[in-house]
Formats: sequence, structure tokens, C-alpha cells
Amino acid sequence: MSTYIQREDRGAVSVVRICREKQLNALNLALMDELVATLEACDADDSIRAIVLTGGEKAFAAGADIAEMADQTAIGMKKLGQFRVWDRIRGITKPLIAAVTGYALGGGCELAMTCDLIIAGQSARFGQPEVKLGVMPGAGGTQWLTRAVGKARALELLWTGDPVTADEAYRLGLVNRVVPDARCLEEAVALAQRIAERPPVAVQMIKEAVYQALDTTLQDGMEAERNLFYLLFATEDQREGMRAFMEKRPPEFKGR
Ligand code: DAK
Repeated sequence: MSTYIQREDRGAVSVVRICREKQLNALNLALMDELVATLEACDADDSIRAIVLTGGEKAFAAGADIAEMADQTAIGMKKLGQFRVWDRIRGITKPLIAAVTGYALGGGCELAMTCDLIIAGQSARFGQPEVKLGVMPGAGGTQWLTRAVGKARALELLWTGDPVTADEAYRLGLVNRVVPDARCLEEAVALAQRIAERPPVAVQMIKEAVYQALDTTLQDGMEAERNLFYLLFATEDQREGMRAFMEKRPPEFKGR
């Protein structure tokens, strides 16, 4: 039983919702544990091929829970080992799409950026306000933002701590598209369902190769891609996909 997280499956897509609306979905430790457990359960479920992560109307998440952090010490924070939970989100192998309306601040913005794609409602506001609290991002904000929007724009956002609108986030290249709030979840689910029609093993290997691109030299990335490409010829879905093309019929992918 989850206190803060709901999961609802729509065919091959799981919709995972953060539900702590009164505190604007502030990410306390218990919530993060539940969230990761739910995402890992979706990842392990063979009937699920993509995951949409969403929050409430007013907030996707307004950051880590400041009340939980206010009296912490350096050693206390280190002992909490919170980064492990965040690393586990990065370990999710299936496509993970954030559907963001309202505030995505601090850890909330980092959570959205940890997802593979972001669909933003018009009301979405993205920012890393940690500097206003006397600290800095701790869940990847400096790394994700720099990779997504470039050094100068990342530094401006990180130094001022001021949020940007959904349209500005789109111009910066932080989000995939902006839609009316009322359509945000549906758009994210529709995109997830389209991806879910593709062969799951190839989809997961594409994810692996793209994250490798963020992390390695061009040559190493090319070699990693090549090996993943060869590996896909060990799947039934490769036979099915190519045969279906030649037989002029839609493919039926099984994920093996
Ligand atoms: N933590 C705790 N409570 C929060 C909160 C937060 N981040 N954000 C909002 N709330 C609570 C408010 O305290 C208030 O509670 P009550 O007073 O009603 O009990 C309720 O939610 C409604 O908020 P407001 O009354 O403030 O609502 P407004 O519409 O006036 O303002 C706001 C909305 C989003 C502009 C404002 O709430 C705000 O500025 N919130 C704080 C945003 C923020 O600074 N976020 C960054 C937090 S630092 C790490 C992992 C993660 C992190 C660090 C390390 N490791 C893996 C090591 C992340 C750090 C952060 O996110």
C-alpha cells in the first residue's frame, strides 16, 4: 500500500502519480522510497512497456521536503544516502515520460529531467531554486541542465534560482512539447502508447545507447551502439519486424 504514490495501468502503459498535493508534492524520504519501488515494479512487469510519471495540477513536485532537510548536518545528509534512490530511477530500463503541470522545482525539476522525455502543460514552471536556500542541486540538476540547455543558460538558471515557463523551457530544449494542461497527461500517455507498440528490446537498447552518448567519447559510443545493434539480431522481434515489412503487414512484437 502506497501513501503517496498511485499506479494505474492503461494497457501497456503505467501511469504513476505523485499524490501529496497539500505540500505541493514535496519529495520526502518516504515518498521517494515508494516512488522508486513503484517504478521498479513497473519496470519488472512484462505487461508494461512504458511509464508515465505525473503529479498534481498545481505541482509536479516543488522539490525535496525542506522541512526534512532544514536541520540536517553534512554527515547526516551523506548518511541518508539519498542519491541511491535517485540512481535507481536512472536504472529504470523502460521509457519513462514525465507529464508536468505546475511547479517542477529543485528536486522536482531534477525528477522530471531524470525521466527520458518531458511533456509540459502550459502551467508548468521549471527551476532550480536551491541557491535561494543557501545550497545547490544535489540530485543531478547541474548535470542534466547543462546537458539539456548548455553551460551559459544552465548557469543562469542555477545562479538566479528563478523558474522558467513551459514555453521558455521548450525554447531552451528542456521539454519535448508544451500542451494545454488539460491535455498534458493524455498526450504523454498517447506518446507512451506509440512507443509501447515498438519492439521493447530495441526500445530499451536505444535508451541504453543514448545515455551512453551523454557519458562517453564518440568512438566508444559508436562501438557500444554497434554491439547493441548486433545483439538485436538475437531477438524474435527482429525477425518479425523485417518479415512483416516484406509481407506488407503490421508487425506483432513480443518483447523477445
Ligand atoms: N518542501 C516542503 N514543503 C513545501 C515545499 C518543499 N519543497 N514546497 C511547498 N511546500 C509546502 C509549503 O510549506 C506549504 O505548506 P503549509 O504551510 O500549507 O503547511 C504548502 O506546501 C503550500 O506551499 P505555499 O503556501 O508556499 O504555496 P505558494 O503557492 O504560495 O508557493 C511555491 C508555491 C512552489 C513557489 C513555494 O511553495 C516554494 O517556493 N516552495 C519551495 C520550492 C523550493 O525551494 N524547492 C527546492 C527545495 S530544495 C538530493 C536530492 C534532492 C535534493 C537535494 C539533494 N540528494 C540525492 C542528495 C533537492 C533539493 C530541493 O529540492
